[in-house]
Amino acid sequence: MDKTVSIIGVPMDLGQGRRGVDMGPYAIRYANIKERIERLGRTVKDQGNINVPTAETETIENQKLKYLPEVARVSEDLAAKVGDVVRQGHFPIILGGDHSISIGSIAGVTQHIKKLGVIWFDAHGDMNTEETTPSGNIHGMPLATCIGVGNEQLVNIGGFAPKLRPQNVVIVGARSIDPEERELIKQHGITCYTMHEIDKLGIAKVMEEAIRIASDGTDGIHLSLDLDSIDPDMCPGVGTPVLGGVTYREGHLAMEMLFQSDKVVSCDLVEVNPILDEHNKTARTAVDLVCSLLGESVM
Ligand code: B3U
Ligand code: MN
Ligand code: MN
Repeated sequence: MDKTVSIIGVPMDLGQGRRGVDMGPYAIRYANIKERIERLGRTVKDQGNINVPTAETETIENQKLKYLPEVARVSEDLAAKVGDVVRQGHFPIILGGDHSISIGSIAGVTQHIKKLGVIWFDAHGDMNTEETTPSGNIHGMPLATCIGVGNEQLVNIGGFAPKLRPQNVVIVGARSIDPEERELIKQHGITCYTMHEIDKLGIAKVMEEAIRIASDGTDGIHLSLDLDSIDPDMCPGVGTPVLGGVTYREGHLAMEMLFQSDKVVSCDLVEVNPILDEHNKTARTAVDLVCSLLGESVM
């Protein structure tokens, strides 16, 4: 993995209800993401931020899909930017922002890598649709969107659908899934390793299986890392912390195994909320994890 790393910030908070997650890209930059990755011998280019409207200037028109036009517009812009850097042969790291940004990031990667597997690290399923959502928050819907389920406009970001085949999608770290999401996950044949499986099988076995499933017949793996997958002791600065998450050591082993697989082509770091954080701990953990993903601690 010696590709140039491109950092793209998306200060998006319209996909959920708490303020502050728009500052995620700045918090992660403040935790020295660029310098830390450069120390691994990689060239890093910070591409700046995608423009995101401020909640105060917008109005919610649809309570089941809050800020749909705004999220759709940002997703199109992000997809174009990510497509651009992937075309240049770079490895994109997209800094959120809430998890709705993965609609655009995955639309961008799949412009060039048609057969993409995804490992979705998350306490949640992110498999809601406008019919099943309990909140109307689009950050609870991006994974459904990427497999072509849900709102037409979101599903067709980038001009094509679906982006992913469910048989190459793996959720890891889940422990807060809505009843109807559970049904959708089963119905579409997505593999889901909850904390129960991680406790029972161990993270090494889970990651071995996850990498096998996400790379089976694909040309690369996208890692979508929601920091709420990690236990709140290391990642307290997230909008919806859930007890009993992936530990620091499990998280690092997972990232190291992904590095060793040599399959990962792109990654999102999402849901870092510095207002809810303790001295930028969550952003610092995100940077530590991405450095492991890029080979920091493997000899
Ligand atoms: N599943 C719930 C809650 C939620 C999803 N993602 C986060 N929270 N971070 C929903 O609103 O869709
Ligand atoms: Mn998420
Ligand atoms: Mn989550």
